[in-house]
This record gives sequence, C-alpha cells and structure tokens, in this order.
Amino acid sequence: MGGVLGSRNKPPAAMMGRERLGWPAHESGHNVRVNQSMKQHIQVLCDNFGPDLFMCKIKRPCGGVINFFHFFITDGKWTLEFGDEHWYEGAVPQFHVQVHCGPLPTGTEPAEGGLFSNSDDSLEDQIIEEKAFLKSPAVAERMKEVCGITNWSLCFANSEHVCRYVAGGNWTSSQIMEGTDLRRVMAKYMTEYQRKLLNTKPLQLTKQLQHATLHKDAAAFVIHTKTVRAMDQVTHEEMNDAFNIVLLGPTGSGKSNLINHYFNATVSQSKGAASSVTNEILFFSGTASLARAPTKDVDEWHLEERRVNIVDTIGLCDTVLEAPVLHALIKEKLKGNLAHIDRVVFVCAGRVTQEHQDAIEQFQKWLRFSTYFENFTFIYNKADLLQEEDREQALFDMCGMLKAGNHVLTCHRDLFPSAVLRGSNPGVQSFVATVSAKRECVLRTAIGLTPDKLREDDMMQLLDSTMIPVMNKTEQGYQRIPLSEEDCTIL
Ligand SMILES: Nc1nc2c(ncn2[C@@H]2O[C@H](COP(=O)(O)OP(=O)(O)OP(=O)(O)O)[C@@H](O)[C@H]2O)c(=O)[nH]1
Ligand SMILES: [Mg+2]
Repeated sequence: MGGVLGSRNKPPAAMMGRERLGWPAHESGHNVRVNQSMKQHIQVLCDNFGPDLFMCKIKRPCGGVINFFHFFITDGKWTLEFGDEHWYEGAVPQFHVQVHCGPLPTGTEPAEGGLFSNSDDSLEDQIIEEKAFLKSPAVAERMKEVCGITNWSLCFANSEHVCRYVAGGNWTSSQIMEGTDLRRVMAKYMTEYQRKLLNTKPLQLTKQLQHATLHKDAAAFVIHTKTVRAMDQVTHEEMNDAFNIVLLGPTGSGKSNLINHYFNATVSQSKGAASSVTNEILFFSGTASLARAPTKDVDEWHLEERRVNIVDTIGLCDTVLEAPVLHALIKEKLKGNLAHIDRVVFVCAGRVTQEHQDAIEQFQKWLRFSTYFENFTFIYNKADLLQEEDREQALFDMCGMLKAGNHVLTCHRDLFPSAVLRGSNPGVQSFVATVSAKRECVLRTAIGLTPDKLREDDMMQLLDSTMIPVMNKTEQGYQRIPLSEEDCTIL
C-alpha cells in the first residue's frame, strides 16, 4: 500500500478533474451549489427524524482515497448523508445531500450496548459513533439548509463538513486538516487563497449580522472596514504593516463581546447561550491610530493610521468540536492567514478549570510564550460581576493558574490608545519634543465591558493592554510572533 492514495500516492487524473470543479474561485469565494427542486422535496423528510441524533462515520475509500471516512447523521431509522445507493468502492461521488430511510450506509447491525460502536477506528464496515446530540431547533434548521447540496468535494464540501455543520454549525473536516496526508497531497494543487478557504463555511450558509453601534456617545478606536473568513491576498508590505491581534479563551468568556468594543459596533455575534456561539474563525479588519516604528521620514516612534486585524476564534473547550479538531483548526487558520501575531489575548471569566488551563497551555507552547511573553495579554473578563475588592484576586488566581508571569511594556505616554482616545495626543510634530515621557503598560488586567453601560476605565485598559506594539531594536522595530514557515521551524 502506500500513502493516502494507495500505492501511487497521487490523485487519479479523472478524480482531480472532478474534484477541482468543486474548488472555490478567487472572485466568488466558497459557495455550495444547491438543486432547489430536489431540496424542496428532501427537506420535508427531515421532519421524520426523532429527537436523538447520532453523527456516525464508516471507513469508505472514496475517489481513490484510501482510509477515508464517510460521515452521516441518523436517528437509527432515518439518515441524512451526502450520497446514494449508487456509491461503490473507489467511485468519485456524483451526488447530493439527501435523506432516506433505507438501510444505514452498510446495513451493519447496531453494536451491543449502544446504537453504534464508538471504540475501534480500524474496523472496515463498522459504523463508529462520533457524537450523540439532540435535534434542537437550530439543528433541524441546519438539516434543512444542507438538503440538496450538489457540489461534493473531498477538500471543500465532503460528508464530514456537512455532518459537523448540521451537528454544531462548524464547516470542518478533520480529514483535510493540516497535518493529514490528504491535505499534504491536495494542497499542492491549490492556490494560496484556496488553501485559506479550506474548512471555511460556504457563503450561502453564513448569516449576515447587522452592525449596530454599541455605545452611542463613544468613539470607536478601530474603524471597521470588513469582516472576512480568509484574508485577501495583500502585498507583502501590507501584510507586514498590519497589527494583528488574536483572542483566545474558553467558550463564553466574552471574546466576541470584547471584539465588538474595539469597533464600538456589533461586528461579531456575542450572546449568552448554553452552547458555543462563535462557530467559525473570523478576521475583522479596520484602521486605528497606532504606534509606528521610526520610518525614513519620521525619526521617532509616532502615531499613524495602521491596518488592524482582530481575530475572533471558536471558544476553547467548545461545546461542539472535540479539542484536537478545534486546536488544529485554529492553528491552521492563524498560520494560513497571518504572517505574524502582534498580540495574543487570553480571555477567561468565572472559574478557570483544569480543561481551560490545559487548552490555553497548548496555545502558549505553540506560540512560544516563553520567548514572546511580551506579546501576550491575560484578561480576566466579566469583572463587573465581582466586588471591586475581588477583581484583583481573581486576576491573580487566573494568572497563577496560567503561569502568566507579571510582564509590563514600556511605551511613550502619547502612544497609548487611551491618550489617543482622550485627545491628549499632541500629534507627531510636538510629540517629538515630549519623547522622554514614558509609561508602563501592564499585560494582565481584570475588566468588565457590557453593551448596556460604557465602563470607560475598563475600555482604556482593554485598548492599552492589547494595542501597544512591543518595541525592539530589530530592523522592523517590532517584536512579533512569527507564524510563517520560513520564519519558524517549530510551527
Ligand atoms: N457581565 C458581563 N457579561 C459579559 C461580559 N463579556 C461578555 N459577557 C456576556 O457573556 C456572554 C458570552 O459572551 P460572548 O462574547 O458570546 O463570549 P465568547 O467568548 O465569544 O463565546 P464563544 O463564541 O462561545 O466562544 C454574552 O451574554 C455576553 O453579553 C462582561 O464583561 N461582563
Ligand atoms: Mg464568540
């Protein structure tokens, strides 16, 4: 045998021809095609499913790919899957998402002690239960949404994408993630933009969020320009110039709400819910008056309008995606879209559990906290819910658990975002005269920001602790966490 594609380890030409038809073009982004008349017919069948659903998989060579798992959703009687009875081993599927009450994909008998086996991945013809979940109204809606999708693609729209989307709203396939053989083989045939769009929700399945102003009397520090799922191809200079902030933390800790505060607008969905809210990684771009390293025109550090990208991530310990899949997804999206990170913001709230600590520690290691500690900020969020005297204790406890240390940055007073917002910045000309005025900036803070009331001090804390570059003496002037392959061998 050989690698993922058998002994040849190269996709068959016929399969590649068919597969590439399903790949997104740069102009149109990632789309799914839906056969509307088929959809109308199929989606009424979704009402037949009982309340208890299972996301299952079965090993099934597909389009020449060995060790590929076909995913489907079933209640034990009715099944939603990408495919039909004409599927035979090794075929390139030519089908649509459908619902039937025929035999389960292989007709295998349910395993003892549960509907399906959930233990042994290696068995052929064995149905493996990945996840049991309830048919909530949101699940029922997503089942109907995917009915009739026709453009199956191993890389962009396979059965796992569809099933994970139905179960939890994430358009994700662990089988095409970075690190898999399939990804390695197929990525060679893709453009850079196509690679960025892997595991990205198709446009038709995304809901437009109406942007509303958060606090009527406040100014936005970052002016929103666009929200994207994959960063556009920008020039090397633009890429290098942007100030990139990534928020990471447990689900529900308030990451999306903090992002809305940077823009003073509801750019990201933030709400209290039993399950995770943000189910895709989004890049919010805008501009802000930020510190810039000396240039050939200006000798000193100064303020200038710069592009800012703020990344909202799916919450760690997500209620839907298992940790290894989620971590791989976040890493591939960050690496694939950003050349460097200026600031990593860890956001926690309430109790910090062992699971939270473990997940955060993984990202600390991956982003080399021990080297780049000045590029990390730790936020104990929702501190408005605590008594004033308990805030510092909660922050202290969190930082102890996350081994955050107690790091500070030093920066010219006038370059602080709070100075800019409060209008005390005298501008580049007179700034040069006041260059000696320095201030310390702490990289850990307890804050509470809610849409109902602007807490100005907390707002300033958020901006000051996350939007000051780490100044150093390298050629570029900034210390950044490199993400690109060339800059970094361990990523
Ligand atoms: N009181 C208070 N509530 C907050 C604060 N920040 C967020 N919340 C609330 O907490 C809930 C979750 O906030 P989100 O912004 O959706 O949290 P998230 O971290 O993005 O969650 P996921 O997308 O699931 O990872 C919402 O109801 C917010 O209004 C805060 O500082 N104080
Ligand atoms: Mg969120």
